[in-house]
Amino acid sequence: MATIERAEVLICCPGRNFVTLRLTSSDGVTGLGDATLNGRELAVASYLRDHVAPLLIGRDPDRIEDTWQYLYKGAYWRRGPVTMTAVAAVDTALWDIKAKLAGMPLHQLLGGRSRDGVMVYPHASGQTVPELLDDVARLLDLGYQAIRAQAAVPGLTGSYGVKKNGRYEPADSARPEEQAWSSEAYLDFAPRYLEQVRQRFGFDFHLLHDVHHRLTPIQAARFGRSVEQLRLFWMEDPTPAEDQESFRLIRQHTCTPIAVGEALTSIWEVQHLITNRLIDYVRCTVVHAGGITHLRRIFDLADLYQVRSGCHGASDLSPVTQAAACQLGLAIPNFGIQEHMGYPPQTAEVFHSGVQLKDGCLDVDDSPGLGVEYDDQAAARFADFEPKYLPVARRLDGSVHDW
Ligand code: EZ4
Ligand code: CO
Repeated sequence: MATIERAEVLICCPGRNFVTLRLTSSDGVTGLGDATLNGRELAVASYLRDHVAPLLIGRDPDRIEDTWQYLYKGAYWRRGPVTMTAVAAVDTALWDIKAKLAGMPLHQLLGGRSRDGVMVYPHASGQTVPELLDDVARLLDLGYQAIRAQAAVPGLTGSYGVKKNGRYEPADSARPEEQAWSSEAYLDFAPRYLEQVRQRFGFDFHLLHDVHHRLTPIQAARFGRSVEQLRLFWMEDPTPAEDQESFRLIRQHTCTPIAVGEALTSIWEVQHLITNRLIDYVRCTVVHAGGITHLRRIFDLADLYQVRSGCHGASDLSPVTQAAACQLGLAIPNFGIQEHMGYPPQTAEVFHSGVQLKDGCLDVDDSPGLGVEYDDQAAARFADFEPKYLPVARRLDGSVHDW
């Protein structure tokens, strides 16, 4: 029997912070797992280094399901982003090892290809509507089949998802930036710029929009109804999802499709949404929802209810997650779409990935495993962790809102 001999927690900052788990088996095979939790990175690093790594040494790397159950049930303290990200990192690294030993890209072990590539959507954004429209034109020229559109609400500093100086990085300040938000102003403005996108570019591509948990259920219902004629691919996170039942009200009022799950970490947090048919796309992803093993379980449940996948794919999910999500997306029957935000240029110096983009779809090469190599020498050039936090949104009266 092979054993897990080494478990290393690797922290690097090639343009942004990433935490990576690398497991090495007694056969000398290595596996990678992403462990990045934006703004709370070191909590997961410690969970892995101090509490999980010592338990892994000597275990059989072949037993992926058993290790998942051991870490999830054995901790007694279940779920939550820190725990589930740590479990995900171990699970992903073990799948990487198994597929490397099999000499196959991971999707082969998951049942093989169901499709030629995974359709992605990049982000178009603008501080102004003309800037947004130019950005949509640029992305359509690049061959994307689906695009997310976000513009800054005039007069507010709190519009998530909008580029500053050519790039969007959600966590970009050493203390949380405090931003001003008005749902009323947003509700007045957003449907109008989305309409301008359709007016200028037509309906021959998928248009997506992220509401980023900013509305109440009744506001979200109104928003969804007001954009119905624009035929959005989805409205994302229309309201915070702690209260899964609140989506029923939105559902009763609009046929704009709904996507939820980027901040949810387990099947239990989407169970009610899925089994009550309250959403159309489930956005949980490998790194924050317990790895390949658990995410596949979520997608299998979703498939019974005609809910499709729509994995979160922001820049704070490392290229290891991107590759893992791509491998899973190639294999599952109910793939929907994959978010594709891209990375700062330095990131590719550390993570050498076989994931490629063609005609608006991602695909992997024939490398065994996930198809990602971690370059230690390059990582040494970006060794300093830089504390970075997501912003905080405040309503115009100064009270804290959902960011
Ligand atoms: O704000 O990943 O759809 N994508 C998003 C992201 C999230 C960040 C949080 O870390 O909403 O940009
Ligand atoms: Co989002």
